[in-house]
Amino acid sequence: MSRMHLLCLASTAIAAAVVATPRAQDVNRAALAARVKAEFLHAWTGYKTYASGHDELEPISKTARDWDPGKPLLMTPVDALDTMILMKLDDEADAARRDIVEHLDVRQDTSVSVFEITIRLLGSLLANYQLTHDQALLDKARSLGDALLPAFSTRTGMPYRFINLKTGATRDVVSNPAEIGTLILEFGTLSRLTDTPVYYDTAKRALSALFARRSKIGLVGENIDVETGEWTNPASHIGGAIDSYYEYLLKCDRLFGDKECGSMWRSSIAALNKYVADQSNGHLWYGTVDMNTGRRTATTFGSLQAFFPAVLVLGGDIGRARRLEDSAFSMWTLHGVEPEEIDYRSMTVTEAGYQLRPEIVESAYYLYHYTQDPRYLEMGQRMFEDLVKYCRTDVGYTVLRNVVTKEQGDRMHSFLLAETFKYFYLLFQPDALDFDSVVFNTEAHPLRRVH
Ligand code: DMJ
Repeated sequence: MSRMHLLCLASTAIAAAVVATPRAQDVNRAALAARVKAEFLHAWTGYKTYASGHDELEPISKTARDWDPGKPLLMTPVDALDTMILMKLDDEADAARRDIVEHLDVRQDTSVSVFEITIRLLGSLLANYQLTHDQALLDKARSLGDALLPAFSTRTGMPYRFINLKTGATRDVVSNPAEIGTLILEFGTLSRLTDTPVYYDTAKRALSALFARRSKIGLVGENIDVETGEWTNPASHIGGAIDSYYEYLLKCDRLFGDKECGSMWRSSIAALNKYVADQSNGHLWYGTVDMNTGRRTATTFGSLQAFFPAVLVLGGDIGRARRLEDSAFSMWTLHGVEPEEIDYRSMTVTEAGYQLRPEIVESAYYLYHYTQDPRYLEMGQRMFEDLVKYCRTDVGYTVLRNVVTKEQGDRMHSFLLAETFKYFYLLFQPDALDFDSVVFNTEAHPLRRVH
């Protein structure tokens, strides 16, 4: 063996040791899927024991949390139900479904975020109706859809951010593309299943109104007044407050065959790749620019932006999807768990928390589906081991306040059970669901394409 060859082998071994990412032959998919299921059950049992009837578990103090104190909307069971069904946890799923049907009050006197309630509750009720055919879930979805509709009564057709489910009172006139543009999959599915066009038409009008206000170079900003239609913040990126708007443009075409959405997606992705995409140290990133000039204003990227490789590969751009997932994974391995945000020029942490987010796992799942490259299984195993190592508690899973020190916080978000565990499970056990027959909403609730 030549000296050069030995050196190469040595440096490969060092790199592998530093990153400690398992090799493809070491990934036992069936065993990993079983572990993911067991960990999901651990988190669910903690919720049932300490927070049953409430929105979320606080797993350090072992207490319950409601988004609006005393007015629970059962966020965790509703978000977790289809994951239980996919994992074939039949007894738990039956009990959770009965609990939701009996106790979820979607008309109570509480002011809710139109976006959060749509992606978590409406998305789940519809997906679970399609999985179980329980008419009570569709009835609740319809009642919720009706309660949300008055939010769209604005001069532009774009909805207020908050609405009271009982009184219909709206608030927060300044919204953002994610909260305006991430409604069409759920409202459209409700229209389909009830044969009532108003839901689809209302959400589509809002989406089109937003798209029509893009800048001359084809970008949207971070905040917009839904009455005047004026932008109040021109920062353009693919992170929080904008992210899933782009996801839904593409998925609206995929789920409903809506060619206008497809065309809005194509013009948007061209602008994103021209102005927002960035290169640093040989890696692909998407940073922040001014929506009107395209001038770069920040070089930050974070755990929320890691949804984008999934959208890129779904849109057919495998090359950029692979490169961006590599970048996101380099953000994960920087400190053993991804932080909320880094500066990708200096590779330093700018927001140190980890909220149990699913996006990077979701992208690994999509990339594995499309490429069958074992690299994504290896990434998945590494991320799952890290999640267990740093975020597991005796009664569930919790957020990290700081990925550098690994200091834990006290919150188990419902999307851990809706998304993070589901995408890990599907990555290791892809035959649990026929990928091409569904479109996942942004909270990982699978909506059926066949109708
Ligand atoms: C989830 O509620 C959804 O994935 C949303 O699109 C973004 N934020 C969380 C997960 O990080």
